[in-house]
Amino acid sequence: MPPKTPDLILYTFYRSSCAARLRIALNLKSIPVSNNYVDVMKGEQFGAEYASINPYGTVPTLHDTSTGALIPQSVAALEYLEERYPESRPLLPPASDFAGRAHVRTLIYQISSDVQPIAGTRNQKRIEELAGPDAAQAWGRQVQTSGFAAYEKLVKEKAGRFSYGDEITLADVVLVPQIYRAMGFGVDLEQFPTLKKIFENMEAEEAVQRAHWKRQGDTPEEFRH
Ligand SMILES: N[C@@H](CCC(=O)N[C@@H](CS)C(=O)NCC(=O)O)C(=O)O
Repeated sequence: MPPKTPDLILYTFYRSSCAARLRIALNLKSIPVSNNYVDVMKGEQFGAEYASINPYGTVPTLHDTSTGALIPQSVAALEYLEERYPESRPLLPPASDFAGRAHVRTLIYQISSDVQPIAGTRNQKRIEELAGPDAAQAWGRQVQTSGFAAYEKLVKEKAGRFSYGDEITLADVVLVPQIYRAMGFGVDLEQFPTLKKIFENMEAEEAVQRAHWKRQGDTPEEFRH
């Protein structure tokens, strides 16, 4: 059973798509967590205190006070939860399904390695400085559109209600927050019918709704709903 008082501390920011991955997974697994808010807009991720736990200055970081694990990468933290709480709802296919697990991990990395960092806030800011806001916006839209086009092809044959069959996996957990971000760049999901269906099925889940960036403890009043 998951602990009653949170052993886990999540360093998070309401707008972070990487932190949202953890929020969704923790909700799906019903694992309690304490939130420590890091205001990325104010640059708090670069403060000395946070730098000692996350040297690259990004959110999220997951700290398990019961084991001492301090995990400053979201995908490593997602995998940690799978292993640390094997009795909670699994979000990877069973270990016997080698091909399925490799497929789900491929989908995770398609977003977490090939899309999110390239269209992430830090790079967007730099492109804006170098080439202006229109170029930065076009870059973000193009990266996310081509990344989703690849995901659509990768996922098509094995998708059911979700990216891999009819059970939610970490691939869906990583995909959803990236779709929220891509929408902000005007990416049209109609081009990607499989992704759109997966997204709608995920959005119907209460665990996903609670993890939405508009419903977090640090979400500013004007964005809340
Ligand atoms: N590979 C890292 C990426 C984390 C990341 O880029 N986080 C973003 C928010 S989604 C961030 O903290 N951006 C602020 C910055 O780069 O200064 C992970 O998966 O945890």
